[in-house]
Amino acid sequence: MRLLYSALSPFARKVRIVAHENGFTDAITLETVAPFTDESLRAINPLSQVPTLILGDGEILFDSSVICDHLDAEGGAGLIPAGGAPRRRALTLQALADGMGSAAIAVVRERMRPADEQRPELIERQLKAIVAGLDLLETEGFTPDLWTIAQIAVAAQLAYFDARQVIDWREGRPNLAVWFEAASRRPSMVVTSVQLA
Ligand SMILES: N[C@@H](CCC(=O)N[C@@H](CS)C(=O)NCC(=O)O)C(=O)O
Repeated sequence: MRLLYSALSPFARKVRIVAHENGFTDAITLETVAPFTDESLRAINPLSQVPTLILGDGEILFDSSVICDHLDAEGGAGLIPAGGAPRRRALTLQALADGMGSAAIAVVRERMRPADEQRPELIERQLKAIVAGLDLLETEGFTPDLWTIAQIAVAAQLAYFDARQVIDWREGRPNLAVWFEAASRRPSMVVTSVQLA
């Protein structure tokens, strides 16, 4: 399998964690792509987004939730609860984390624009979604022993917030901060972390 990714993408990080947890690290070749500038990606993914997974027979999978679903089904790690309320909650929290990630990327890209061209109202709206999401996660009761697609998606996004200095998310959220500290020591988190120069 070939995973088209970018090193800092939180969505690609989520996929790489799930791949590692399912024992697929050696079965996946990582290929760096710049999704905003490399139009060759669009030929296989019309959205031109990473992560995009190319299976051995050439089948193309995107987006990250679909790729994670496939890897977990094939690998059997059981990161996506099988049914009922646990499954609904895990998938809802994954959607929340992914949405917060999309908001964060919008903030980062807006902040890259010249100061006088930035749209404060756009940044403010995206940050509102991130803050509200963080407040929900603070009361979600995550514990170090629970590691499903929900916690993986959240950990990937929190690491991205740190890497891109999106928001001081630890302020006023001691539960989330303590949980993330422990989650960051998991082998799948360590192996997939990127050190910025
Ligand atoms: N919903 C998608 C989001 C992926 C995404 O936004 N990836 C970003 C990089 S972190 C990207 O490729 N953006 C390029 C673009 O949207 O044009 C997923 O979960 O895979």
